[in-house]
Amino acid sequence: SALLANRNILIMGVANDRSIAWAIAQSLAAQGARLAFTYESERVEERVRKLADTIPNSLVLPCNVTVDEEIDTLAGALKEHFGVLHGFVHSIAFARTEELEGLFVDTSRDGFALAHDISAYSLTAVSKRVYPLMTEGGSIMTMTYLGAERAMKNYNVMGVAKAALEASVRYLANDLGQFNIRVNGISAGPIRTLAAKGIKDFNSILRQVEEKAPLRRTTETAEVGDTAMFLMSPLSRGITGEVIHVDNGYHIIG
Ligand code: 0WD
Repeated sequence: SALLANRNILIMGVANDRSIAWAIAQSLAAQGARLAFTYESERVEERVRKLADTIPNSLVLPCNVTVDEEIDTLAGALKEHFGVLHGFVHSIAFARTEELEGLFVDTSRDGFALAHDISAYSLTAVSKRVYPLMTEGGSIMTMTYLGAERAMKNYNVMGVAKAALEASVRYLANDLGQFNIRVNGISAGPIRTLAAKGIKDFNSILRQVEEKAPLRRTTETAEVGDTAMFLMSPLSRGITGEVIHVDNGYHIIG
């Protein structure tokens, strides 16, 4: 039977059909989850609605994570529509393109703050408002990258923001464990999405993974989707505060 039947899950970060969040949605829907999608602004609303329309019983709500009032409104709408929430998938990041090339040492104060606000603090800002809806226990997960652990070319301020995000996973896991809420991350290998367009020399990064990853191939969004499904399901009930690498083993090589 379906692993996520009668589970209500919030998914933030679908921008288009190549988004990692969209592959996650497919894997969760296949196990019977009821999904709520959010969109950042009217610029992407239609695209998100069109995609969400292909998943029965799904909900579409606005939320720009840089605005507290919008997160309050989101939490209110989720309470009204779902009553109880079981999962929250965070798949959001942003940094200015000029901060994703050249030297990290040149990062500006406001570029640093913006990248951390959207890419790291948003996990806590949303969790703070939705964990009270997880009255039957829950699972929260976010998306991270190897650039949190290693200094990688061009990833720069995003790597520092991902390090803050991964530390946030541990602190949130420690806080929310008492409510039977688990918090984890997936560290995905590089995937060609809209967000990846901002990273300079992305092609050469993909080529390196194909040559050097133990499994000799690049990561597919469906591989991330299936791990996300595992993290949202009771199969992962003993796992919290963890970052799972879904990268065909690339992180183990020197
Ligand atoms: O190689 C990759 N693509 C990897 C991505 C490897 C490892 C991790 N990740 C992470 C990203 O850093 C991000 O956290 O996965 C997550 C999802 O990224 P994605 O699927 O690669 O990229 P994309 O399809 O662009 O989705 C990110 C979305 C935004 O899209 P755009 O391109 O419109 O910025 O994050 C959302 C938005 O939908 N987003 C926001 N949502 C609400 N409020 C905001 C905001 N202020 N800013 C961005």
